[in-house]
Amino acid sequence: MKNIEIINGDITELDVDVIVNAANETLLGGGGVDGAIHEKAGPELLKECQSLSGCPTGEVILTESYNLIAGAIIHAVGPKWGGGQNNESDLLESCYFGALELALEHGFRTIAFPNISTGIYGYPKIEAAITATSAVKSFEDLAEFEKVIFCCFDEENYKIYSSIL
Ligand code: AR6
Repeated sequence: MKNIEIINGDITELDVDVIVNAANETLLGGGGVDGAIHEKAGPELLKECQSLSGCPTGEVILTESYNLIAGAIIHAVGPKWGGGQNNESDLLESCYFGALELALEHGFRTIAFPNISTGIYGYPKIEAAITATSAVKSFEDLAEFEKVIFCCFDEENYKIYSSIL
């Protein structure tokens, strides 16, 4: 699909309408991509997140992007990998669908996703990539996006995404 792109790089550097964060239910920051986003966005982001009441797993929430180049942030709470019997793939899929829907609601046309759940949350990379790519490809209004980027941060994920797409 013409508007889907895979890159290997730091999502906090991307000039897109909205980036997706792999957050946790508290929305109060953490390590991995969440830590990098908070670090670059600055302390105002944490203040905004503190004013929200968290976000359940599988759901998404929009905030401003403060010092980031990207225009906004969609915080998605991916599932922790628990062996695959805890609805992990539905919850992961719901992060991708939810983020795409929310982005279109706000008129965003370029969006970048990290490989949600595949770091600290331990989701196997191949399974996560299959779920992520099939969710995006099957999204009804995909054509409304100018660009949907899978932003990988390691060579292994980059190779997995390249071979799937
Ligand atoms: N740009 C793009 N991708 C990145 C970056 C970056 N700057 N940094 C890391 N990644 P993780 P999770 C990749 O652990 O598994 C946090 O503490 C990373 O290589 O960030 O969903 C939250 O607060 C991996 O492929 O998120 C939660 O508590 C992917 O981003 C918890 O971690 C996701 O890894 C969420 O865990």
